[in-house]
Amino acid sequence: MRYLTLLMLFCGIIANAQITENETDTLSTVLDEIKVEVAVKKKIATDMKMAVSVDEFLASSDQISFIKRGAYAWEPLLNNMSTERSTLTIDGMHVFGACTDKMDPITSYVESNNLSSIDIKSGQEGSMHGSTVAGSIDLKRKSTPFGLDKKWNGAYQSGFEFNNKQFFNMGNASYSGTKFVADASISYRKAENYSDGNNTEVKHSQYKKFNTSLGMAYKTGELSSVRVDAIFDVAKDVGFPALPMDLWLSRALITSAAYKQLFENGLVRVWDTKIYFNTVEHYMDDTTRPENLVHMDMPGWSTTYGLVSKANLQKNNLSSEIQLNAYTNESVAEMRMYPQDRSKRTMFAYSWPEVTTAYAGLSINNSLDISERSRLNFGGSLGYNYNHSKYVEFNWIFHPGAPQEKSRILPSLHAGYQLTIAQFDFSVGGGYGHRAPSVSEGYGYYIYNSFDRYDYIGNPDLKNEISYEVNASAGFKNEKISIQAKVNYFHIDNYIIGKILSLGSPMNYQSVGVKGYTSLDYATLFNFSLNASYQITDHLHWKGLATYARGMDYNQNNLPFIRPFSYQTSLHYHYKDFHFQTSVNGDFTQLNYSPEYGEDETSAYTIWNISFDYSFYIKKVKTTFQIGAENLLNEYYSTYADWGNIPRMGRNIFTSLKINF
Ligand SMILES: [Cu+2]
Repeated sequence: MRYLTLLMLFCGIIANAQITENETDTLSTVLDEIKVEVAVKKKIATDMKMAVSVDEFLASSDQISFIKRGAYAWEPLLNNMSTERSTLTIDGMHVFGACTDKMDPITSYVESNNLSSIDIKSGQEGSMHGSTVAGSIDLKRKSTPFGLDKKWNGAYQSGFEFNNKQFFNMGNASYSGTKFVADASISYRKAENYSDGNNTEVKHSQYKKFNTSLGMAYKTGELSSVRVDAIFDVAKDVGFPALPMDLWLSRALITSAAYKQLFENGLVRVWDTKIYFNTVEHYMDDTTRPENLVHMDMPGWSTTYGLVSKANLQKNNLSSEIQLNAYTNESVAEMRMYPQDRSKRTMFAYSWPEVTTAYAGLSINNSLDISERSRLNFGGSLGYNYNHSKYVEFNWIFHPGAPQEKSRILPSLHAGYQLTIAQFDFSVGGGYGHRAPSVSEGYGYYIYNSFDRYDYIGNPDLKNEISYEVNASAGFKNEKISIQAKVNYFHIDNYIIGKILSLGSPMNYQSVGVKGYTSLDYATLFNFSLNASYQITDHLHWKGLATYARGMDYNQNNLPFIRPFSYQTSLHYHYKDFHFQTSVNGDFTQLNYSPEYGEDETSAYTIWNISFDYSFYIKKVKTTFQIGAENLLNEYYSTYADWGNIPRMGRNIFTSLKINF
């Protein structure tokens, strides 16, 4: 029987499996893990919209905010910290964007129809995939279990959004045999410029995105399987209204091959090893902007090879997960300047002088069940980070004699205690961890930041950023009401940020000076969130969310991109196959802004959204139709994190159709 359960577990249909008490004991490691995953697994859809982009989905998390440079490829901020401070992975694989201006966070290389869930971990709890300060965001791809009763599954989605004339078509299908499974997806989105709340067209905000993925797994034995996966993504003609240039073409190929072995008994229960390769190319284009008299081509390339191997262990009431991460990345970005006539090139430079980053680290997470009501989680990681700059002469211009190679040891530790008393639950925890500077922070050369209008220079000798963190949560839950409060506080030594350099002159005629990445003595960050929900009647459900954050440097100056007090409240009503939802969200005035980093005070705003959907069946095929409006009152606004205060989209009526077969 246990054997059978393991098989079913292997097949991943544990959510539906019937498990008796005894078996739960012996299998609790793996089961717990999967149960947790099932519990947190949300559909890639928000309360308001069933066909969302990955960005829109992430935005529904209380831990994520965004820097927006336009309508496409928003930069996710975790715990109000920029992407350098978090680990972003796709199924544990490291992928690095190829744009010096952050036009391509790796969330832009997937599509909602090839993901099953997004796993967000805060602070050092996220150190499983490598060293971090803010935490980790892991994008989990769809992976169909073996031997489902229903062999073929799939969905087709199409829709139109009126504000920017966005038209999308997305299809995905999966096959589940006893020995072979496959998942495939394809999607295409095309949008024109959007209009703001004053009905003014925001120029250069169009985009086109094509994405396709294929995954296949074959069962090599009763308890083992091999799997290969690939994602191919192309974005073309993407406008970035907040930047002085657009994206002509961006392409990514993300591939992996994995071997998974389950064990019936013994200490090790699951062992999963994957090798991967991904390559990203990125070509910007500023010839679309007539105001540019001098043009600059700024192509970038990023290539990564890696290995991730993980084992799940179980002994009595202790379960552990051990993961080995190793990767090597090469990032190159060029800058070629020329007047209107392309043949007369006047300047060439490497903005990323072919920088290699190699990382190897071992991480462990343990979960010890102290009693039925309490649990201790603890773990850590130890990483080795190596950098090499091929064209080090570019780094020597501002940092003469800086070493061409640099090695760093990156330790991390964390612990947390969870307690459940009746309908209440509490947790407290702490963490400590280092991170290495990013390629731009360490080796960037004249990377123009259009937000504060400075050219940024990296410093190869920057110290590790060191984070000390405490966190706590308290919650209450019964059949009708749930409420949860979460806080965390980070004290970050050697906080890396750009400071004005007295030497050096700007290269770009738009820039006002040169900033060098420097370590501040320290900075502090505080995040608070309150989540509540109430089942008013069987058909009526209310949800609310409020967040507050504060970030300051050692001189009590404000840090940039810290979200002001924000709120969201929604009502959801359903009757038979009809659903109606409405939500109101907004930010308060940004009082704690940072003029030093190009911020000004951003006013408060409130947005009202509604949507309505209806599901019907034709034979066994479920079809859902949705219509809704975002920013119904057509408010003109921009948020604290809109690059250059570009206005957000005005009223947007959206429609979509989804067919599940
Ligand atoms: Cu770019």
